Amino acid sequence: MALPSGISFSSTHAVQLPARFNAAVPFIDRHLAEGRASKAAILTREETVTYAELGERVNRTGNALLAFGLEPGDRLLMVVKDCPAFFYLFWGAIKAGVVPVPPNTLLRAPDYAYMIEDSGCRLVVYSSEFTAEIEPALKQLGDKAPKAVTVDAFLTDMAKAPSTLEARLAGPEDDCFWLYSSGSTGRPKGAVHAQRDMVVTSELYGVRVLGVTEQDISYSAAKLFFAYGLGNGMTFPLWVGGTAVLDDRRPTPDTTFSNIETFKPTIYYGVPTLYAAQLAALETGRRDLSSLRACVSAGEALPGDMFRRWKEQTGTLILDGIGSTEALHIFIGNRLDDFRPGTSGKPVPGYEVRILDENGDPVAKGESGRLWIKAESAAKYYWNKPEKTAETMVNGWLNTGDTYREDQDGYFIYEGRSDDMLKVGGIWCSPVEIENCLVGHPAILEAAVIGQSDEQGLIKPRAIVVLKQPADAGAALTDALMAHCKKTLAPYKYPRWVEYMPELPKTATGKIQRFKLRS
Ligand code: 3UK
Repeated sequence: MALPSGISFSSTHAVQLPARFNAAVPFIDRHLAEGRASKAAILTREETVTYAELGERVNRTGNALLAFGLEPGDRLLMVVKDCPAFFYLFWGAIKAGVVPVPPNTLLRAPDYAYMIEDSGCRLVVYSSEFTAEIEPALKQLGDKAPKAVTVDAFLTDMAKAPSTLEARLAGPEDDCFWLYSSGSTGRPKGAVHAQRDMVVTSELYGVRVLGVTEQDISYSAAKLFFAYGLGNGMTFPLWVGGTAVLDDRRPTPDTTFSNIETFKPTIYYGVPTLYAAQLAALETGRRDLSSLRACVSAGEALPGDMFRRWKEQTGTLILDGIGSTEALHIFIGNRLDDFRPGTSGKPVPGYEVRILDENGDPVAKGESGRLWIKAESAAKYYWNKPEKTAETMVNGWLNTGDTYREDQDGYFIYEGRSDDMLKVGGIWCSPVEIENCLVGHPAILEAAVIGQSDEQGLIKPRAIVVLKQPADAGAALTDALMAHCKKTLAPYKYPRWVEYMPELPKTATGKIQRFKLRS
Protein backbone atom coordinates (compact mmCIF):
# COMPACT_ATOMS: atom_id res chain seq x y z
CA MET A 1 0.00 0.00 0.00
CA ALA A 2 1.19 3.53 -0.77
CA LEU A 3 2.50 5.59 2.12
CA PRO A 4 0.17 8.31 3.43
CA SER A 5 0.49 11.54 1.53
CA GLY A 6 3.35 13.78 2.64
CA ILE A 7 5.29 10.86 4.17
CA SER A 8 8.23 9.11 2.53
CA PHE A 9 11.29 7.04 3.38
CA SER A 10 14.70 7.54 1.77
CA SER A 11 16.83 4.73 0.36
CA THR A 12 18.58 4.56 3.76
CA HIS A 13 15.18 4.19 5.45
CA ALA A 14 15.21 7.70 6.92
CA VAL A 15 11.70 9.09 7.29
CA GLN A 16 10.53 12.37 5.79
CA LEU A 17 7.48 13.94 7.36
CA PRO A 18 5.63 17.19 6.78
CA ALA A 19 7.02 20.08 8.86
CA ARG A 20 3.61 20.42 10.57
CA PHE A 21 2.23 17.05 11.49
CA ASN A 22 -0.09 15.14 13.81
CA ALA A 23 0.25 11.35 14.03
CA ALA A 24 -3.55 10.93 14.32
CA VAL A 25 -3.93 12.04 10.71
CA PRO A 26 -2.16 9.09 9.00
CA PHE A 27 -3.10 6.52 11.67
CA ILE A 28 -6.79 7.45 12.05
CA ASP A 29 -8.23 10.09 9.73
CA ARG A 30 -6.59 8.93 6.53
CA HIS A 31 -8.64 5.74 6.45
CA LEU A 32 -11.87 7.65 6.04
CA ALA A 33 -10.45 9.55 3.08
CA GLU A 34 -9.16 6.26 1.64
CA GLY A 35 -12.55 4.52 1.76
CA ARG A 36 -12.22 2.29 4.85
CA ALA A 37 -15.15 3.87 6.76
CA SER A 38 -17.11 0.65 7.08
CA LYS A 39 -14.09 -1.63 7.54
CA ALA A 40 -13.51 -3.17 10.98
CA ALA A 41 -10.65 -1.47 12.81
CA ILE A 42 -11.18 -3.34 16.09
CA LEU A 43 -12.74 -6.70 16.95
CA THR A 44 -13.56 -7.71 20.52
CA ARG A 45 -15.82 -10.40 21.95
CA GLU A 46 -18.43 -7.68 22.59
CA GLU A 47 -18.23 -5.36 19.61
CA THR A 48 -16.79 -4.43 16.24
CA VAL A 49 -15.56 -0.87 15.79
CA THR A 50 -15.35 0.40 12.22
CA TYR A 51 -12.87 3.01 11.02
CA ALA A 52 -15.77 5.51 10.79
CA GLU A 53 -16.72 4.85 14.42
CA LEU A 54 -13.10 4.98 15.49
CA GLY A 55 -12.51 8.32 13.76
CA GLU A 56 -15.61 9.84 15.27
CA ARG A 57 -14.90 8.56 18.80
CA VAL A 58 -11.32 9.78 18.63
CA ASN A 59 -12.67 13.25 17.79
CA ARG A 60 -15.25 13.15 20.57
CA THR A 61 -12.58 11.99 23.02
CA GLY A 62 -10.22 14.79 22.03
CA ASN A 63 -13.02 17.29 22.53
CA ALA A 64 -14.00 15.75 25.87
CA LEU A 65 -10.39 15.97 27.07
CA LEU A 66 -10.24 19.65 26.11
CA ALA A 67 -13.59 20.17 27.87
CA PHE A 68 -12.01 18.64 31.00
CA GLY A 69 -9.63 21.60 30.92
CA LEU A 70 -6.63 19.78 29.46
CA GLU A 71 -4.42 21.94 27.29
CA PRO A 72 -1.97 20.96 24.58
CA GLY A 73 1.16 19.49 26.18
CA ASP A 74 -0.69 18.35 29.32
CA ARG A 75 -0.32 14.68 30.22
CA LEU A 76 -3.19 12.21 30.45
CA LEU A 77 -2.42 9.11 32.53
CA MET A 78 -4.53 6.32 31.04
CA VAL A 79 -4.58 3.14 33.11
CA VAL A 80 -6.77 1.31 30.65
CA LYS A 81 -7.26 -2.37 29.86
CA ASP A 82 -7.12 -3.64 26.26
CA CYS A 83 -10.44 -2.35 24.90
CA PRO A 84 -11.53 0.11 22.18
CA ALA A 85 -11.50 3.00 24.68
CA PHE A 86 -7.72 2.60 24.83
CA PHE A 87 -7.62 3.64 21.16
CA TYR A 88 -10.07 6.53 21.67
CA LEU A 89 -8.10 7.96 24.59
CA PHE A 90 -4.67 7.49 23.09
CA TRP A 91 -5.52 9.00 19.69
CA GLY A 92 -8.05 11.53 20.96
CA ALA A 93 -5.35 12.90 23.24
CA ILE A 94 -2.75 12.99 20.47
CA LYS A 95 -5.13 14.64 18.01
CA ALA A 96 -5.92 17.35 20.57
CA GLY A 97 -2.21 17.85 21.39
CA VAL A 98 -2.53 16.18 24.80
CA VAL A 99 0.20 13.66 25.70
CA PRO A 100 -1.15 10.18 26.60
CA VAL A 101 0.82 8.11 29.13
CA PRO A 102 -0.40 4.48 29.31
CA PRO A 103 1.40 2.67 32.17
CA ASN A 104 1.50 -1.04 32.92
CA THR A 105 -1.94 -1.94 34.33
CA LEU A 106 -0.54 -4.67 36.62
CA LEU A 107 1.12 -2.22 39.03
CA ARG A 108 0.21 -1.24 42.58
CA ALA A 109 -1.00 1.97 44.24
CA PRO A 110 2.49 3.28 45.20
CA ASP A 111 3.67 2.87 41.58
CA TYR A 112 0.69 4.85 40.29
CA ALA A 113 1.09 7.52 42.96
CA TYR A 114 4.67 7.96 41.77
CA MET A 115 3.69 8.16 38.08
CA ILE A 116 0.84 10.58 38.73
CA GLU A 117 3.22 12.87 40.56
CA ASP A 118 6.20 12.43 38.25
CA SER A 119 4.19 12.97 35.08
CA GLY A 120 2.33 15.95 36.53
CA CYS A 121 -0.69 14.60 34.65
CA ARG A 122 -3.83 16.75 34.71
CA LEU A 123 -6.23 13.82 34.43
CA VAL A 124 -6.24 10.10 35.20
CA VAL A 125 -8.63 7.88 33.26
CA TYR A 126 -8.78 4.28 34.49
CA SER A 127 -10.70 1.10 33.83
CA SER A 128 -12.87 0.35 36.87
CA GLU A 129 -11.00 -2.98 37.31
CA PHE A 130 -8.06 -0.93 38.61
CA THR A 131 -10.01 1.17 41.13
CA ALA A 132 -8.48 -0.67 44.10
CA GLU A 133 -5.00 0.56 43.10
CA ILE A 134 -5.85 3.98 41.60
CA GLU A 135 -8.06 5.30 44.40
CA PRO A 136 -5.47 4.78 47.16
CA ALA A 137 -2.82 6.31 44.87
CA LEU A 138 -4.95 9.44 44.47
CA LYS A 139 -5.73 9.50 48.17
CA GLN A 140 -2.04 9.28 49.03
CA LEU A 141 -1.45 12.44 46.97
CA GLY A 142 -4.11 14.40 48.87
CA ASP A 143 -4.48 17.97 47.55
CA LYS A 144 -1.93 17.31 44.83
CA ALA A 145 -4.09 14.63 43.19
CA PRO A 146 -5.32 15.45 39.67
CA LYS A 147 -8.86 14.87 38.48
CA ALA A 148 -9.65 11.22 37.89
CA VAL A 149 -12.48 9.43 36.12
CA THR A 150 -13.30 5.86 35.17
CA VAL A 151 -13.37 4.85 31.52
CA ASP A 152 -17.13 4.22 31.73
CA ALA A 153 -17.80 7.69 33.10
CA PHE A 154 -15.49 9.18 30.52
CA LEU A 155 -17.29 7.40 27.67
CA THR A 156 -20.57 8.96 28.78
CA ASP A 157 -19.00 12.43 28.55
CA MET A 158 -17.36 11.52 25.28
CA ALA A 159 -20.66 10.57 23.67
CA LYS A 160 -21.91 14.11 24.30
CA ALA A 161 -18.81 15.88 22.94
CA PRO A 162 -18.68 17.23 19.36
CA SER A 163 -17.84 14.71 16.64
CA THR A 164 -15.36 16.81 14.69
CA LEU A 165 -11.93 17.96 15.81
CA GLU A 166 -9.14 19.72 14.00
CA ALA A 167 -5.81 17.93 14.49
CA ARG A 168 -3.40 20.11 16.45
CA LEU A 169 -0.29 20.22 14.26
CA ALA A 170 3.19 19.86 15.74
CA GLY A 171 6.73 19.22 14.57
CA PRO A 172 7.58 15.56 13.80
CA GLU A 173 10.04 15.60 16.70
CA ASP A 174 7.70 17.19 19.21
CA ASP A 175 6.57 15.19 22.26
CA CYS A 176 3.66 12.89 21.42
CA PHE A 177 3.27 10.19 24.11
CA TRP A 178 5.24 8.62 26.95
CA LEU A 179 5.86 5.09 28.11
CA TYR A 180 7.24 4.31 31.57
CA SER A 181 10.19 1.94 31.76
CA SER A 182 11.67 0.51 34.96
CA GLY A 183 15.32 0.39 35.96
CA SER A 184 17.24 -1.77 38.45
CA THR A 185 17.45 1.07 40.93
CA GLY A 186 15.25 4.08 41.35
CA ARG A 187 11.80 4.79 40.05
CA PRO A 188 10.31 4.14 36.61
CA LYS A 189 11.42 6.58 33.92
CA GLY A 190 9.03 8.23 31.50
CA ALA A 191 10.47 7.68 28.00
CA VAL A 192 9.23 10.61 25.91
CA HIS A 193 8.34 9.63 22.35
CA ALA A 194 7.89 12.02 19.44
CA GLN A 195 5.17 12.30 16.78
CA ARG A 196 7.29 10.51 14.20
CA ASP A 197 8.24 7.46 16.29
CA MET A 198 5.16 5.30 15.60
CA VAL A 199 5.47 6.07 11.87
CA VAL A 200 9.03 4.73 11.92
CA THR A 201 8.30 1.47 13.81
CA SER A 202 5.11 0.74 11.85
CA GLU A 203 6.78 1.14 8.48
CA LEU A 204 10.28 -0.22 9.16
CA TYR A 205 9.38 -3.24 11.30
CA GLY A 206 5.62 -3.69 10.78
CA VAL A 207 5.50 -3.30 7.01
CA ARG A 208 9.05 -3.96 5.83
CA VAL A 209 10.00 -6.84 8.13
CA LEU A 210 6.68 -8.50 8.99
CA GLY A 211 4.96 -7.50 5.77
CA VAL A 212 1.80 -6.33 7.58
CA THR A 213 -0.92 -5.31 5.12
CA GLU A 214 -4.48 -4.09 5.07
CA GLN A 215 -5.63 -7.73 4.85
CA ASP A 216 -3.96 -8.73 8.11
CA ILE A 217 -5.88 -9.29 11.31
CA SER A 218 -3.44 -8.74 14.18
CA TYR A 219 -3.80 -10.24 17.62
CA SER A 220 -1.34 -9.37 20.37
CA ALA A 221 -1.49 -11.30 23.62
CA ALA A 222 1.04 -8.71 24.87
CA LYS A 223 -1.05 -5.82 26.18
CA LEU A 224 -1.28 -2.37 24.63
CA PHE A 225 0.44 -0.66 27.58
CA PHE A 226 3.64 -2.49 26.64
CA ALA A 227 5.51 -0.79 23.74
CA TYR A 228 5.53 -4.20 22.07
CA GLY A 229 1.74 -4.57 22.35
CA LEU A 230 1.14 -0.94 21.40
CA GLY A 231 2.82 -1.55 18.05
CA ASN A 232 1.45 -5.06 17.44
CA GLY A 233 -2.10 -4.46 18.53
CA MET A 234 -2.63 -0.84 17.58
CA THR A 235 -0.13 1.15 15.52
CA PHE A 236 0.77 -1.53 12.94
CA PRO A 237 -2.83 -2.38 12.06
CA LEU A 238 -3.81 1.30 12.00
CA TRP A 239 -0.84 2.18 9.82
CA VAL A 240 -2.00 -0.16 7.03
CA GLY A 241 -5.76 0.05 7.53
CA GLY A 242 -5.91 -3.49 8.91
CA THR A 243 -7.82 -4.96 11.84
CA ALA A 244 -6.84 -5.50 15.49
CA VAL A 245 -8.28 -8.07 17.90
CA LEU A 246 -8.50 -6.91 21.54
CA ASP A 247 -9.19 -8.95 24.65
CA ASP A 248 -9.13 -7.46 28.15
CA ARG A 249 -8.63 -10.80 29.90
CA ARG A 250 -5.35 -12.10 31.27
CA PRO A 251 -3.86 -14.08 28.39
CA THR A 252 -3.80 -17.85 28.99
CA PRO A 253 -3.46 -20.72 26.52
CA ASP A 254 -7.23 -21.09 26.61
CA THR A 255 -8.17 -17.43 26.00
CA THR A 256 -5.52 -16.95 23.32
CA PHE A 257 -6.36 -20.15 21.43
CA SER A 258 -10.07 -19.45 21.58
CA ASN A 259 -9.46 -15.91 20.27
CA ILE A 260 -7.41 -17.33 17.41
CA GLU A 261 -10.21 -19.79 16.58
CA THR A 262 -12.91 -17.10 16.80
CA PHE A 263 -11.28 -14.12 15.09
CA LYS A 264 -8.93 -15.99 12.75
CA PRO A 265 -6.05 -13.53 13.01
CA THR A 266 -3.24 -13.75 10.46
CA ILE A 267 -0.50 -12.55 12.83
CA TYR A 268 -0.15 -13.45 16.48
CA TYR A 269 2.21 -11.73 18.90
CA GLY A 270 3.18 -13.35 22.20
CA VAL A 271 5.98 -13.55 24.75
CA PRO A 272 8.11 -16.64 25.49
CA THR A 273 6.41 -17.40 28.84
CA LEU A 274 3.04 -17.58 27.14
CA TYR A 275 4.37 -19.62 24.19
CA ALA A 276 5.73 -22.09 26.76
CA ALA A 277 2.29 -22.43 28.40
CA GLN A 278 0.62 -22.70 24.97
CA LEU A 279 3.03 -25.44 23.93
CA ALA A 280 2.23 -27.38 27.11
CA ALA A 281 -1.50 -27.00 26.38
CA LEU A 282 -1.07 -28.17 22.77
CA GLU A 283 0.31 -31.46 24.08
CA THR A 284 -3.06 -32.35 25.55
CA GLY A 285 -5.43 -30.92 22.96
CA ARG A 286 -5.26 -29.77 19.34
CA ARG A 287 -6.41 -26.26 18.45
CA ASP A 288 -7.11 -24.68 15.08
CA LEU A 289 -4.37 -22.14 14.43
CA SER A 290 -4.57 -22.40 10.64
CA SER A 291 -5.42 -18.71 10.14
CA LEU A 292 -1.92 -17.66 11.26
CA ARG A 293 0.70 -16.72 8.69
CA ALA A 294 3.26 -15.61 11.29
CA CYS A 295 3.91 -15.51 15.02
CA VAL A 296 6.18 -13.02 16.74
CA SER A 297 7.94 -13.16 20.11
CA ALA A 298 9.73 -10.45 22.10
CA GLY A 299 10.28 -9.22 25.63
CA GLU A 300 12.85 -11.87 26.50
CA ALA A 301 14.85 -14.36 24.46
CA LEU A 302 12.92 -17.23 22.87
CA PRO A 303 14.78 -20.52 23.43
CA GLY A 304 15.56 -22.26 20.12
CA ASP A 305 13.90 -25.41 21.38
CA MET A 306 10.57 -23.59 21.77
CA PHE A 307 10.85 -22.32 18.19
CA ARG A 308 11.26 -25.91 16.97
CA ARG A 309 8.45 -27.36 19.08
CA TRP A 310 6.04 -24.60 17.98
CA LYS A 311 6.88 -25.18 14.32
CA GLU A 312 6.32 -28.91 14.80
CA GLN A 313 2.99 -28.43 16.57
CA THR A 314 1.55 -25.58 14.49
CA GLY A 315 3.53 -25.39 11.27
CA THR A 316 4.15 -21.69 11.92
CA LEU A 317 7.40 -19.86 12.60
CA ILE A 318 7.89 -17.71 15.69
CA LEU A 319 9.93 -14.67 14.74
CA ASP A 320 11.93 -13.61 17.79
CA GLY A 321 12.99 -9.96 17.89
CA ILE A 322 14.45 -7.62 20.46
CA GLY A 323 12.87 -4.25 21.10
CA SER A 324 12.69 -1.80 23.97
CA THR A 325 10.44 0.88 25.39
CA GLU A 326 13.09 3.45 24.51
CA ALA A 327 13.41 2.26 20.89
CA LEU A 328 9.59 1.84 20.82
CA HIS A 329 9.64 -1.46 18.96
CA ILE A 330 11.80 -4.24 17.55
CA PHE A 331 15.20 -3.20 16.15
CA ILE A 332 16.78 -6.63 15.61
CA GLY A 333 14.49 -9.37 14.40
CA ASN A 334 14.05 -12.60 12.49
CA ARG A 335 12.03 -12.61 9.26
CA LEU A 336 9.88 -15.21 7.55
CA ASP A 337 12.48 -15.50 4.79
CA ASP A 338 15.56 -15.09 7.00
CA PHE A 339 15.62 -16.56 10.49
CA ARG A 340 17.83 -18.52 12.85
CA PRO A 341 16.30 -20.15 15.94
CA GLY A 342 17.93 -19.19 19.24
CA THR A 343 18.97 -15.78 17.89
CA SER A 344 17.27 -12.37 17.79
CA GLY A 345 17.84 -12.23 14.02
CA LYS A 346 19.38 -9.35 12.08
CA PRO A 347 19.11 -5.56 12.46
CA VAL A 348 15.87 -4.12 11.13
CA PRO A 349 16.68 -1.96 8.06
CA GLY A 350 16.91 1.66 9.18
CA TYR A 351 18.31 0.78 12.62
CA GLU A 352 22.06 1.04 13.20
CA VAL A 353 23.53 -1.46 15.62
CA ARG A 354 26.95 -1.62 17.34
CA ILE A 355 28.49 -4.02 19.84
CA LEU A 356 31.08 -2.19 21.93
CA ASP A 357 33.67 -3.24 24.51
CA GLU A 358 34.22 -1.57 27.93
CA ASN A 359 36.28 1.18 26.27
CA GLY A 360 33.53 1.98 23.82
CA ASP A 361 35.34 0.43 20.87
CA PRO A 362 33.61 -1.97 18.46
CA VAL A 363 34.38 -5.63 19.22
CA ALA A 364 35.57 -8.06 16.55
CA LYS A 365 32.78 -10.04 14.87
CA GLY A 366 31.87 -13.01 17.08
CA GLU A 367 32.97 -11.29 20.30
CA SER A 368 30.40 -10.23 22.85
CA GLY A 369 29.92 -6.70 24.10
CA ARG A 370 27.39 -4.05 24.97
CA LEU A 371 24.67 -3.44 22.39
CA TRP A 372 24.06 0.17 21.31
CA ILE A 373 21.54 1.18 18.66
CA LYS A 374 20.67 4.28 16.66
CA ALA A 375 17.03 4.65 15.80
CA GLU A 376 14.73 7.29 14.38
CA SER A 377 12.00 5.86 16.62
CA ALA A 378 14.05 6.31 19.82
CA ALA A 379 12.73 8.29 22.78
CA LYS A 380 14.37 11.70 22.95
CA TYR A 381 14.81 11.77 26.72
CA TYR A 382 13.47 10.57 30.07
CA TRP A 383 11.11 12.99 31.74
CA ASN A 384 12.75 14.77 34.69
CA LYS A 385 15.76 12.41 34.74
CA PRO A 386 18.71 14.20 33.11
CA GLU A 387 21.36 11.82 34.56
CA LYS A 388 19.52 8.70 33.34
CA THR A 389 19.04 10.36 29.96
CA ALA A 390 22.76 11.17 29.74
CA GLU A 391 23.71 7.58 30.66
CA THR A 392 21.36 5.92 28.19
CA MET A 393 21.18 8.31 25.25
CA VAL A 394 24.59 9.37 24.01
CA ASN A 395 25.11 11.33 20.78
CA GLY A 396 21.99 9.90 19.22
CA TRP A 397 22.87 6.34 20.29
CA LEU A 398 20.86 4.29 22.75
CA ASN A 399 22.53 2.04 25.32
CA THR A 400 20.32 -1.06 25.44
CA GLY A 401 21.97 -2.52 28.57
CA ASP A 402 22.13 -5.88 26.80
CA THR A 403 25.14 -8.05 26.03
CA TYR A 404 25.12 -9.40 22.46
CA ARG A 405 27.31 -11.28 20.02
CA GLU A 406 27.01 -11.34 16.22
CA ASP A 407 27.59 -14.75 14.63
CA GLN A 408 29.49 -15.26 11.39
CA ASP A 409 26.30 -15.03 9.34
CA GLY A 410 25.15 -11.75 10.88
CA TYR A 411 22.55 -13.10 13.34
CA PHE A 412 22.59 -11.45 16.76
CA ILE A 413 22.71 -13.65 19.85
CA TYR A 414 21.44 -12.42 23.22
CA GLU A 415 23.85 -13.09 26.09
CA GLY A 416 22.15 -11.43 29.01
CA ARG A 417 21.78 -8.07 30.66
CA SER A 418 24.70 -5.93 31.73
CA ASP A 419 22.74 -4.85 34.83
CA ASP A 420 20.83 -6.97 37.36
CA MET A 421 17.43 -6.40 35.74
CA LEU A 422 15.22 -9.41 35.00
CA LYS A 423 12.61 -9.95 32.33
CA VAL A 424 9.76 -12.07 33.72
CA GLY A 425 7.05 -12.99 31.27
CA GLY A 426 8.49 -10.28 29.05
CA ILE A 427 8.01 -7.55 31.65
CA TRP A 428 10.70 -5.74 33.62
CA CYS A 429 11.32 -6.87 37.13
CA SER A 430 13.83 -5.15 39.39
CA PRO A 431 15.61 -7.40 41.92
CA VAL A 432 15.97 -4.40 44.23
CA GLU A 433 12.22 -3.90 44.34
CA ILE A 434 11.59 -7.55 45.28
CA GLU A 435 14.39 -7.43 47.87
CA ASN A 436 12.86 -4.33 49.46
CA CYS A 437 9.51 -6.06 49.59
CA LEU A 438 11.00 -9.17 51.24
CA VAL A 439 12.84 -7.09 53.82
CA GLY A 440 9.44 -5.57 54.68
CA HIS A 441 8.40 -9.01 56.00
CA PRO A 442 8.99 -9.32 59.77
CA ALA A 443 10.97 -12.58 59.50
CA ILE A 444 13.57 -11.25 57.04
CA LEU A 445 16.86 -9.62 57.87
CA GLU A 446 18.31 -9.36 54.37
CA ALA A 447 17.40 -10.54 50.90
CA ALA A 448 18.94 -10.87 47.44
CA VAL A 449 17.07 -11.65 44.24
CA ILE A 450 18.55 -13.15 41.09
CA GLY A 451 17.17 -14.66 37.90
CA GLN A 452 17.01 -18.41 37.50
CA SER A 453 15.99 -20.44 34.45
CA ASP A 454 12.95 -22.66 34.83
CA GLU A 455 12.44 -25.98 32.95
CA GLN A 456 11.65 -24.11 29.71
CA GLY A 457 14.83 -22.02 29.89
CA LEU A 458 12.89 -18.88 30.89
CA ILE A 459 14.02 -16.56 33.67
CA LYS A 460 12.06 -16.23 36.94
CA PRO A 461 13.06 -14.50 40.22
CA ARG A 462 14.77 -16.53 42.94
CA ALA A 463 15.14 -15.10 46.45
CA ILE A 464 18.01 -15.80 48.80
CA VAL A 465 17.12 -14.63 52.30
CA VAL A 466 18.77 -14.26 55.67
CA LEU A 467 16.35 -14.67 58.60
CA LYS A 468 16.26 -12.85 61.91
CA GLN A 469 15.53 -16.28 63.50
CA PRO A 470 17.18 -18.97 61.38
CA ALA A 471 14.86 -21.57 62.91
CA ASP A 472 11.88 -19.99 61.08
CA ALA A 473 13.12 -21.42 57.76
CA GLY A 474 10.78 -23.87 56.07
CA ALA A 475 7.93 -24.44 53.65
CA ALA A 476 5.42 -22.45 55.71
CA LEU A 477 7.62 -19.35 55.69
CA THR A 478 8.39 -19.82 51.99
CA ASP A 479 4.65 -19.78 51.23
CA ALA A 480 4.16 -16.75 53.45
CA LEU A 481 6.99 -14.85 51.71
CA MET A 482 5.60 -15.63 48.26
CA ALA A 483 2.13 -14.48 49.36
CA HIS A 484 3.61 -11.31 50.88
CA CYS A 485 5.30 -10.42 47.57
CA LYS A 486 2.24 -11.25 45.46
CA LYS A 487 0.12 -8.97 47.59
CA THR A 488 2.60 -6.06 47.74
CA LEU A 489 4.09 -6.12 44.23
CA ALA A 490 2.71 -6.63 40.76
CA PRO A 491 1.92 -10.36 41.05
CA TYR A 492 4.28 -11.57 38.31
CA LYS A 493 7.22 -10.33 40.42
CA TYR A 494 6.96 -12.82 43.30
CA PRO A 495 9.98 -15.16 43.83
CA ARG A 496 9.29 -18.67 42.49
CA TRP A 497 11.97 -20.15 44.78
CA VAL A 498 13.17 -19.08 48.23
CA GLU A 499 16.52 -20.20 49.58
CA TYR A 500 17.72 -19.64 53.15
CA MET A 501 21.33 -18.64 53.82
CA PRO A 502 23.18 -17.54 56.96
CA GLU A 503 24.59 -14.44 55.20
CA LEU A 504 24.87 -12.75 51.78
CA PRO A 505 28.05 -12.07 49.82
CA LYS A 506 28.80 -8.33 49.85
CA THR A 507 31.40 -5.85 48.65
CA ALA A 508 33.54 -3.91 51.11
CA THR A 509 31.00 -1.09 50.82
CA GLY A 510 28.13 -3.44 51.69
CA LYS A 511 26.61 -3.85 48.24
CA ILE A 512 25.08 -7.28 47.59
CA GLN A 513 27.11 -9.23 45.02
CA ARG A 514 24.27 -10.81 43.09
CA PHE A 515 26.69 -12.18 40.51
CA LYS A 516 28.23 -14.46 43.18
CA LEU A 517 24.81 -15.90 43.96
CA ARG A 518 24.12 -16.53 40.28
CA SER A 519 27.06 -18.89 39.82
C1 3UK B 1 14.91 -7.49 26.74
C2 3UK B 1 14.91 -9.20 24.91
C3 3UK B 1 16.24 -11.01 24.42
C4 3UK B 1 16.23 -6.79 26.52
C5 3UK B 1 9.96 -4.61 23.82
C6 3UK B 1 9.60 -5.55 21.67
O1 3UK B 1 10.72 -5.80 25.73
C7 3UK B 1 10.49 -4.71 25.23
O2 3UK B 1 10.74 -3.53 25.90
P1 3UK B 1 11.19 -3.31 27.40
O3 3UK B 1 11.56 -1.90 27.56
O4 3UK B 1 12.50 -4.23 27.58
C8 3UK B 1 13.63 -4.12 26.75
C9 3UK B 1 14.64 -5.20 27.14
O5 3UK B 1 14.00 -6.49 27.15
N1 3UK B 1 14.38 -8.10 25.50
C10 3UK B 1 13.33 -7.70 24.77
N2 3UK B 1 13.13 -8.52 23.73
C11 3UK B 1 14.11 -9.47 23.78
N3 3UK B 1 15.97 -9.95 25.21
N4 3UK B 1 15.52 -11.33 23.32
C12 3UK B 1 14.44 -10.60 22.98
N5 3UK B 1 13.71 -10.93 21.89
O6 3UK B 1 16.92 -6.81 27.75
C13 3UK B 1 15.79 -5.36 26.17
O7 3UK B 1 16.78 -4.40 26.42
O8 3UK B 1 10.17 -3.87 28.34
C14 3UK B 1 10.06 -5.67 22.97
C15 3UK B 1 9.03 -4.41 21.20
C16 3UK B 1 8.93 -3.33 22.05
C17 3UK B 1 9.39 -3.45 23.37
N6 3UK B 1 9.27 -2.38 24.19
